[in-house]
Amino acid sequence: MRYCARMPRFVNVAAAQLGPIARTDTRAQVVKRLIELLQQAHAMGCTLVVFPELALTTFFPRWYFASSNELDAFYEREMPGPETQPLFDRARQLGVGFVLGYAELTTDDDGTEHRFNTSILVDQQGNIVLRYHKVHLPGHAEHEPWRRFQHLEKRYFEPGRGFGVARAFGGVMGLAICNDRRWSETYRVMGLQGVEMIHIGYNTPVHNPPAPEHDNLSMFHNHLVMQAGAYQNGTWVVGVAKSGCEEGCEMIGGSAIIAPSGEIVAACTTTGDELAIARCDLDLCNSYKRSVFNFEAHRQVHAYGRITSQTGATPPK
Ligand code: CDT
Repeated sequence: MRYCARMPRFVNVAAAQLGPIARTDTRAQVVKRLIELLQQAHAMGCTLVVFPELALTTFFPRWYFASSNELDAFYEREMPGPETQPLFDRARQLGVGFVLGYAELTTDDDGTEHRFNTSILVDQQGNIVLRYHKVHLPGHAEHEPWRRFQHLEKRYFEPGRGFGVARAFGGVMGLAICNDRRWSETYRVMGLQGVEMIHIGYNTPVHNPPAPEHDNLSMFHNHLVMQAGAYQNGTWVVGVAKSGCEEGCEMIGGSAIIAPSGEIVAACTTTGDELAIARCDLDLCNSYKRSVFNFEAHRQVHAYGRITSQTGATPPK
């Protein structure tokens, strides 16, 4: 009998949590911090470094900007651009890939502008292999001065159109951003494409003005949704925060690397710049995908019609 050894599919991943970014911090200052974390991760054997949502600036949707000049300064028109090129260059030199969240501004040939809350996956050769536009934009579209701080993502971004995945780092990689992690649809749409590792950057204030009664559950909810999403789809999840007190707004940390079992295998303990590192075996996904969450064998799509035909809940009369 011939024995066929399989090549292990390990990905050494770093969740590169960021502490606060001040409104006055320049891109150059922030990129320096990102490169520092990237180098530390490389020194510890990582080949993939995951940065948070909107990792190049402060979380600007917390302010209402009447002037678009002020607002436009937070968006990137090219990636890499002159200020982010050093990150791409250093990562390529080290042979390290990364995930980066940023605000993206594009212009169509007819002059129409589009603004997205974007995340990209960059391979070890410096190529962008997956680009994702945030689908679930939380908050509100109009100025609401009663709030302690604004959450104007619905004003400053348009929603993305779907969840794609890419073959990279020896497996099937997916991207989502912050509020997406609270929605089971996010994980399942990628689960249906065989995703094996989902990267999710976030900026989550401890205080949620419309529901302050949830404030002391914010870390519990953070881990609850990512652990459930990982287990129910047999995938790794890497959740990475921008955290700490940013411009007077307290944001949760809790960056974590979660196995397909739903267990947290590495986590940050501070609310500053910090790495959480894990050697992730992509083949740990297999037993979940082949047994309890064997979609082909067990899903019952005839019963799921409402998921795509209906948005709000309609309780019985
Ligand atoms: N950035 C982002 O999406 N933040 C939202 C805040 C919503 S308050 C519960 C989040 O889901 O974390």
